[in-house]
Amino acid sequence: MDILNRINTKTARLGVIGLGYVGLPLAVEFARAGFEVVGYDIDQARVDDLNAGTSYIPDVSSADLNDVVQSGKFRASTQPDALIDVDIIDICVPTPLRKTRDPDLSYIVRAVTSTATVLRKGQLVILESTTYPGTTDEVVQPLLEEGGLVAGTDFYLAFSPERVDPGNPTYHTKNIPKVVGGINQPSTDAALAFYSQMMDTVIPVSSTRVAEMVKLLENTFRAVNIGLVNELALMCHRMNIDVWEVIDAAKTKPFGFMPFYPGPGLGGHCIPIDPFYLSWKARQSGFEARFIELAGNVNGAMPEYVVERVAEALNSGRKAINGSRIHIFGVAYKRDVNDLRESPALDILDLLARRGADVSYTDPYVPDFKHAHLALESVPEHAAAQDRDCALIITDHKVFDYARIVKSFPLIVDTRNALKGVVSDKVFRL
Ligand code: SAJ
Repeated sequence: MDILNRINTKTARLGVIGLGYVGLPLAVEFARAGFEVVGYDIDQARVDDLNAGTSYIPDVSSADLNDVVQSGKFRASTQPDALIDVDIIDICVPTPLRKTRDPDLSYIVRAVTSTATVLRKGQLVILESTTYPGTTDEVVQPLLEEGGLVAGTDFYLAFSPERVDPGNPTYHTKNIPKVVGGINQPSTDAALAFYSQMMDTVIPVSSTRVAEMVKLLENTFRAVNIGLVNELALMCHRMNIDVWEVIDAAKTKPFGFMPFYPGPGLGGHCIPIDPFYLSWKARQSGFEARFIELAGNVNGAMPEYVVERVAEALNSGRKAINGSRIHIFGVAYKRDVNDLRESPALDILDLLARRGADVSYTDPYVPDFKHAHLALESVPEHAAAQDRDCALIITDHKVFDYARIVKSFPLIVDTRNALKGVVSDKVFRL
């Protein structure tokens, strides 16, 4: 198998389709490992930045990027024919949900169609985009075989789930174990050899469907456990038990337990979305993935619940939401990131504004945003308390001065236990 030889001698040329938070780190790390890499993306501005050595992904330093650009090991292009003579094509494009909550494979189909135009014998094609089991063999393989080449013999085809965790200080592209599964053994072997050139640990599995399902289990596990602990928070509030204290004590169990925490809802582009790829596919096989649907309902109802708790807190001071001035701390979907995708803060702001509240926010990672009928700019933290009736902590960025928040606001609703240990009748926790 010539591809194995080219991989092992690092003479194989790599093409990466999609230069986002998954594709760009992958491309740069393989270039740093000595491979010649061509990055393909439809966004001309991104491509121009990359070829100028400017990284727009925090986990990829411009210094590292510039090194591989200057050495000629990496270049980016918006032209599919830039992939003409690569030996390996790695597809890292988004897999969102449609408005109907069905999988949107349009990015994958477009990337695979581009791949088909340059497909030739002996190549290795790998899909990394998170998707439902069956995508690689039912959707990708037929599109690639339209030109007459046969997957598994004329070219190799595998799936390998991305496990990038943006901003994680410990785990990055090289040291996160990588699962790979091919449509047949030679495809698995080729993908295993490829990733082993750069990554510390590569785990082969028996098929693309197993590899696709591994990723969905990982993220569904999170969504369902977050749903469980959110439901526990509602239960504990009714029973006048401090759920945060319960979790902190439960996590002292050294085995068989993993702490998850209640929050204002489920944000990000992975956890709220990936499980619905699985439940959609299960339904096609006549199976109802009840845990996924239930967790989705519980997590999806958290923004309304947070608004209820704000109403309760204001009520304790004989105020209504209508006409109250409420200041949100943190709108990004999770701590210390700048990503607004699916952030529950957007739903909560919208719900409060519809009930007549005068809303404002502070988030140093999100200078401004537009959502529904709202267009807001982040207020500097030192000026946040001015003429406000209530503070609402949605995202517990480390950078906030929580002692100042406690001191300067008459009322605080804390959805993240950011004020852990503060005992005050003006602080209300989930
Ligand atoms: N959340 C809670 N309670 C928790 C944990 C998370 O409410 O106990 C909320 C977060 O605030 C956020 C959402 O859930 O709104 C998702 O949070 P996340 O910690 O799962 O972070 P993500 O969305 O960045 O998930 C990514 C995933 N990485 C990949 O898909 C490669 C996930 O698999 C990782 O486990 C996760 O990062 C991580 O551990 O940081």
